[in-house]
Amino acid sequence: MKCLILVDIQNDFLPGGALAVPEGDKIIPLVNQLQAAFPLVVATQDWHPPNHGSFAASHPGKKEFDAIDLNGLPQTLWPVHCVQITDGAKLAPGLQRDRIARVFPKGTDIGIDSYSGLFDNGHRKSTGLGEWLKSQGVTEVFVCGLATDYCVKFTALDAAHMGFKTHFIADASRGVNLQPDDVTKAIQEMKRAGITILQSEDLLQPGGKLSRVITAPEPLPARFKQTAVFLAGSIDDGAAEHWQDVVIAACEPDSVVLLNPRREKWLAATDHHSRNPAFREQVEWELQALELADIVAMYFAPESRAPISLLELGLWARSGKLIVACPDTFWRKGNVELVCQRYHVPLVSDLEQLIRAVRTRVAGPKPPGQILYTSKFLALIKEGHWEYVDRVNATGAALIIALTAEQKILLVEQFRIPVHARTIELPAGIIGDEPGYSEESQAEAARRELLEETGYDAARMDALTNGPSCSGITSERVTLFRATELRQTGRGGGVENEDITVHEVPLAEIGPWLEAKGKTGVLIDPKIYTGLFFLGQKQ
Ligand code: VGL
Ligand code: ZN
Repeated sequence: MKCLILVDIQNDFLPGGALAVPEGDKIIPLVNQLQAAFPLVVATQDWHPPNHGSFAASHPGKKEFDAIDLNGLPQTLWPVHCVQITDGAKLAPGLQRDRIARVFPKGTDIGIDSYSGLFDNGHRKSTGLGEWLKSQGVTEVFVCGLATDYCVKFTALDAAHMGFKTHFIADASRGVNLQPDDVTKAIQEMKRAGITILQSEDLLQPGGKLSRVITAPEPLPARFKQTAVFLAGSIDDGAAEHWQDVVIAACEPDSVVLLNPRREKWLAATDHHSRNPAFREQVEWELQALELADIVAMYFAPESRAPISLLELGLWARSGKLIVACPDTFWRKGNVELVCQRYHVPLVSDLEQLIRAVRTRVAGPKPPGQILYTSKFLALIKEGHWEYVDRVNATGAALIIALTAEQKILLVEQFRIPVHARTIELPAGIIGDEPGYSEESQAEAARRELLEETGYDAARMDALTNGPSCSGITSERVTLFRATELRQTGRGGGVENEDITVHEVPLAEIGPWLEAKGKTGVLIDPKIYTGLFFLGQKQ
């Protein structure tokens, strides 16, 4: 579930207040509008005792905005503000109160400040907000209020750190800007922590609802900021049950885009031919919406035959974005089941379970791109207008420049299928997807690869540099290692059907050797020269 967190929208932070945030009052109408779009709203309230340690007045000889040490933590000294029970501490009068489920006070301990609404500045005590949100089933939070560069930022950072999918709503927040770029820096810091920066228009749909339905043949945008769900499945020339409406109603609090192919008036069966412009528009809308969707929710209504849904199942089975519900009484349940098994498509047996599975998937992160195709080793992804490949089950690659005691470089030669030629390269390998992988395990993987390919065991493996292998085509990143203190323990040649020839080339002759090899028609991998560059550097 999603929750809106309103941070410190209190009189003292509004113009005229003790610690006024410029334009702090401007956010209130927007915040009220946003509240209507969330199933759950909470607020935090700066709630200080009269002689709080964050007040300059509590430290004789100190001025407002001085920086001091307060019980071991750095503290900016503020004017006296938000003192318990005073008017200054009250929530702003214009702030709509009836939808705020709970208000969490903070900064109540004299000796420590609490910018975040979740923990004090030393992370010593929790306010209970994070735990309470979890107890309510909240997985995603939207943070806004006052002030962006203090309490809003720290609330968002703590929420992200506690595992909530976290968003900051920029235009529903304002900052203090003690330094002119404090707000900009706060936003950068939130971004680095994986928090998304939103504007309220990204959340408010016409009618003030969180989710938005696009029904065929309404025009489709190029992409969506929110997760988009295509409602595939039985329509049956308009005769099937209206299951799409049930899904739409259930997903209303989820801030999703629902792509609904089921228009009000269905075309008569006799009009279903490709030269009919209305029919073509409908089918092309469906094909385009399927491409755009992050999730394809497919429901086979028991009384329907659903030939088009079966066609779509075939089209999208390998995409990684299908979730299927198929009751046992569907006439081709067996086919659906076997296709889903083979291509790892989640399959449930009724609409209720489908809705649950879709909402769970929606609560997870929106994948940055759209999977066009997945297979055993690779996935083809489309992101914006760009297409690239991801490796499946791999976190990266290791590349090894290995130098023996006799100052020889180890190179491997093998026939490479994509380029249809023998190729000379640095020894290399893919690093697997083991949990808890680190630089040590990367070095270990590099050592294993070197041994398999060349027969040399390296006592020393130093990481030299790390970067994309080919940034236009793949997300893969490669770490280049230098292997030294080598000992030959086998013949190398790779595993199973790898047919690898190992070359040991004296470092002093490497340039002419590569040039000569290249003239014979063998392809030379330019990354060899990258490795050589590092051998030329002081160690
Ligand atoms: C705040 C300074 C001191 C805030 C609270 O709400 O951002 N800033 N106390
Ligand atoms: Zn305060």
